[in-house]
Amino acid sequence: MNKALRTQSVVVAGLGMTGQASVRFLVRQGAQVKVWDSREHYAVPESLTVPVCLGVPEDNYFDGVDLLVISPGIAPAHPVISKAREAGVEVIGDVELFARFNKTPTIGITGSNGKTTVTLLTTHILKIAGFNVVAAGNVGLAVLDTLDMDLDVVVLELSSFQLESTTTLQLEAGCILNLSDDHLDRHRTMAAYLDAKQRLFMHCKLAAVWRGQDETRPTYPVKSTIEYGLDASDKAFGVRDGWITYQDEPVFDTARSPLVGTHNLLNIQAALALATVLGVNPKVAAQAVYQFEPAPHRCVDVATIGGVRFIDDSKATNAGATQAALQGLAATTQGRIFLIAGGDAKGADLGVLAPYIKSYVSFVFAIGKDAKQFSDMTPHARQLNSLPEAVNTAANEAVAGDIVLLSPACASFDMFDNYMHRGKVFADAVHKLEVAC
Ligand code: UMA
Ligand code: ADP
Repeated sequence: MNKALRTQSVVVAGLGMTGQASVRFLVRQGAQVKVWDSREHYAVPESLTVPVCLGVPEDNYFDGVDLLVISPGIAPAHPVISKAREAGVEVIGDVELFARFNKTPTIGITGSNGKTTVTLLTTHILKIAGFNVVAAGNVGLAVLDTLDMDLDVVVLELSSFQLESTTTLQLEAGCILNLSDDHLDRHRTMAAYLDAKQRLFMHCKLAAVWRGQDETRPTYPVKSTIEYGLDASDKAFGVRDGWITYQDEPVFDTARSPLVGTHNLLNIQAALALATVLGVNPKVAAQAVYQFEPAPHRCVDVATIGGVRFIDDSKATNAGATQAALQGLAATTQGRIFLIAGGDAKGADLGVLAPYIKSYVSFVFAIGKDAKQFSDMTPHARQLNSLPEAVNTAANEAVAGDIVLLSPACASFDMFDNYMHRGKVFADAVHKLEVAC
């Protein structure tokens, strides 16, 4: 981008969180801004002072436009976006726009699962270590909203949708936590999804690297790497005798972890590694982890009724997350696991879960658009019409010591507003059982 924004005509695509933050930023920069959203009916916020086009734009809509800032939920292949590109308009995402103006040292976190947990945990550690820091990006605060904050560091959770349209983001440190099938309805192939994730490392000084999955290693050149894994390695972070170690010295007692499951040990190591890059002593960082409060809907206990534990893992929106929940819980329980799963699989084949369901799950109560994938996978599955019905049916089967786990492996949008809504419907159904007891 050669011209200053104040001389540019810019279209913002999407009127959600990203779009509104983009408008605020661009207007502050003096750009001439208009907004397009494909929804035909939308109550445009009164605070929005720029022209808005809803539905299908006129043929000449992109005439004279220099730049289009696309929201992550809009596919770059959308016909309207393609039309802009054909008209010679530069198309970028809000993270790319942020990258072109950002001066604050930045940490970037991506991966199929654990992004929010690691982003919040890294931010928590840095805060306790005295940094003026915020978490932004996919975690909920639009990246452009951080540009007028006075910060020492910004920690970004970056989705493949955001990375796909980003080319110049400079990072002090970055990490691809793990990679498994997700968002294939958007990226079409696993190769395209992995390419989008790897863009994190395009201009990244240091990569925190999980020794357990080669695909998470940077394919772009980085200055150095810091490794972690669940083995007893003397390389940076390892695990030995129930402790996370740094250069073979015990730093974090896993028995005191506020986060359950082995996948969360990896998340803790990633956060420790990223904080270490900013000069935080690993022992000091580890102390901060003990005080971390886990985010809701990620393997959290809702209630124990008659000895049956009801666990909300509504944020498990892909098979990788459900696999981690099953492995983590099976390792810590003697009882049976009743799994409530299903929803919109986003084009994924959930068959990868079959061996884990066979090993760890007594019965699956399947709901939603792709419920049939579960009944095709195992004879120990039944399709039900609603989440409350699944909770009640599972509760009837379970006895003291068992677990009823909501870990859908699917997106929620076919039946709920979002994963939070799905988690709330689950919790409400569980609390009704509590009252009935
Ligand atoms: N829209 C269109 N045409 C389309 C699709 C969407 O016009 O084809 C419009 C919608 O009508 C709506 C707007 O775009 O007005 C919504 O934009 P958006 O879907 O990009 O959502 P935002 O509100 O801008 O939120 C986005 C992220 N959402 C997505 O990537 C889908 C939020 O991540 C993020 O917190 C926020 O920016 C701030 O950075 C949410 C998410 O679901 C949590 N992320 C996905 C995930 O975690 O799996 C990637
Ligand atoms: P994201 O932001 O990538 O969606 P979250 O931290 O919100 O990640 O967690 C989403 C889901 O993934 C939850 O069900 C959580 O239990 C699970 N999860 C968290 N960390 C990991 C990990 N390292 N590997 C696999 N699953 C994980």
